[in-house]
Amino acid sequence: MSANLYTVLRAGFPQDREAIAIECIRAEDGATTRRWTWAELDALTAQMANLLAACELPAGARVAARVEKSVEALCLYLATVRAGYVYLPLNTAYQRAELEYFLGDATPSVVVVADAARDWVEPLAAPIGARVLTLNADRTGTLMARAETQSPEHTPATVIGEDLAVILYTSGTTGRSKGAMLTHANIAANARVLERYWGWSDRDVLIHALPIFHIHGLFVAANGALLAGARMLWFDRFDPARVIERLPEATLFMGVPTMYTRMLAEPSLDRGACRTMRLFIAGSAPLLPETHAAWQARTGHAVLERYGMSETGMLTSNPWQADERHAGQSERRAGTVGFPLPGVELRIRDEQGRPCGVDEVGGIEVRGPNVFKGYWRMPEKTREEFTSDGFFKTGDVGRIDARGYVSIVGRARDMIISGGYNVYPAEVETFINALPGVAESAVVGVPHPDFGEVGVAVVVPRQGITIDPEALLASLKKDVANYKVPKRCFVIDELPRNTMGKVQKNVLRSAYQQLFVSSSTSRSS
Ligand code: MLC
Ligand code: AMP
Repeated sequence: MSANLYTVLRAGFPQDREAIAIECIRAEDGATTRRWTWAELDALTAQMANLLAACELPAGARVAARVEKSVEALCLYLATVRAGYVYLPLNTAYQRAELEYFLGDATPSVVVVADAARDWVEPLAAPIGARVLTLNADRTGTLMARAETQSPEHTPATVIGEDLAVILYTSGTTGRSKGAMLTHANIAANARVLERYWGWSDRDVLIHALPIFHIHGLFVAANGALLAGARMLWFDRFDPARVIERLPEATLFMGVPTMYTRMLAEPSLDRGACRTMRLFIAGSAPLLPETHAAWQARTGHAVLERYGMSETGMLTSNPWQADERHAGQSERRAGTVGFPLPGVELRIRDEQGRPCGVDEVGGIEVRGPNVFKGYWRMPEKTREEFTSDGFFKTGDVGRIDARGYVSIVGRARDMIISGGYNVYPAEVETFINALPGVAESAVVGVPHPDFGEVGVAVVVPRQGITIDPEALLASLKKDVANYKVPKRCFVIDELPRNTMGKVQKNVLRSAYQQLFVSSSTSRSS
């Protein structure tokens, strides 16, 4: 069988290509705006792949996309891998400075943006010789206009499994984002494992309400449904009440913990609404045991929590049904991320590299066919992050209990997970420090009832300067993605430092620990 990821996914499409593959739902009013058959999906993907082929891009060319969620955007991803090029999804929240970095680093040959962004993206694309195509949320733009003139037939490009399919940028602890290089084989291997472990079938109907510029929405959810030939109820954005309205037509839902807490706040969420549901899956951030318990009490369903990352795809999962590898255990245990997935080797080692015993806490290291090829144009960084025997150091800290369940207890990196998005304080501090009047700053994560965790900025002004915290946050919003902007800013005279001169972030963290939550709901993650 061909190694092209698109061929692998298409092999899972149902025989009846006139069946509905995707029903698009507008979150604003819950209306169905369009239905796509499997044949239409395949045809548009072919047209876009033919368009890319007609552009005569160099081998391994990158196609970057910073576009709103749409089925057309999903087709652009599929078309890029079908044509043998490398897809580079970018969050629409990214602003100029972020985009300038990604385009300069990845040097894509094609950049797809909405017409509204064209004016400021073209000057960033010109120096790297990238052509700019447009795709708007309403299907208009040069990409669709040109694709529609192409043939709806296309033979997927011949690739080997080791060829790159996607680059996913993950923020860096030192401010420089790293592009995780994922191959056709990496992505296909993970999709196949999840298909079996979660019991996907063409009878499934997935509510897809996640963004598609990250691994959760693009691979775990969308690839999963495509490979299984399962229908998707495709929300243009997440809205808790609208999603609950559609649960009685669905069997599967995937979301970040914020989505679960927001749905729990809706009185319409009850057992009746979940009567057709087979499985609720959560990930990207820790699901609080209280949320797990509240969900089970209200709906009768134990949420299945899993763990993964851009570099590796999914690594562990609570069981969907009895796991024979683990004495037939089937319990979905709150506060854990379950067992290593079949084919994933996962070990925990202490700082000296010694294996940890049961319940001992250490760094999580992984190896398997799903683990990425390395960081784009960063061979040194890649070498640092792998052990000599080929395990990737995830940067997550965890333990494994006597029953084999893995728990994440912390992170070796200074990182905040806010509503499922990763925010690196070092990156945000760099932007704050560049603002006029700022001498230095520190960003720390504190618990938040909606987003799980959010950033708080502590800023020291230059001598004789007065800083207005609100104005500072407003100007920061022009530079960085909105979810990275700290929710509060405090101006102080001096940052607390230890005798080595290092900023004591733990002191700041405890000072602001209860800014958004009462002590009873506060947690440390
Ligand atoms: C939105 N806002 C956030 C935020 N999302 N602030 C902090 N953290 C977040 N995650 C802020 C915006 O800045 C804005 O502020 C205001 O909320 C409204 O913005 P919005 O876009 O309308 O928000 P909303 O639609 O409510 O989005 C919330 C959300 C979204 C939870 C639906 O954040 C989301 O889709 N999260 C999922 C992220 C995801 O897919 N992660 C997977 C990564 S892959 P203002 O001030 O401008 O009004 C991964 C690996 C793995 O981690 O294991 O899966
Ligand atoms: P990303 O780099 O955006 O892919 O984010 C990956 C990170 O999200 C992981 O390294 C973990 O720190 C975190 N993560 C993902 N799933 C979970 C989970 N279920 N519980 C805790 N952290 C998680």
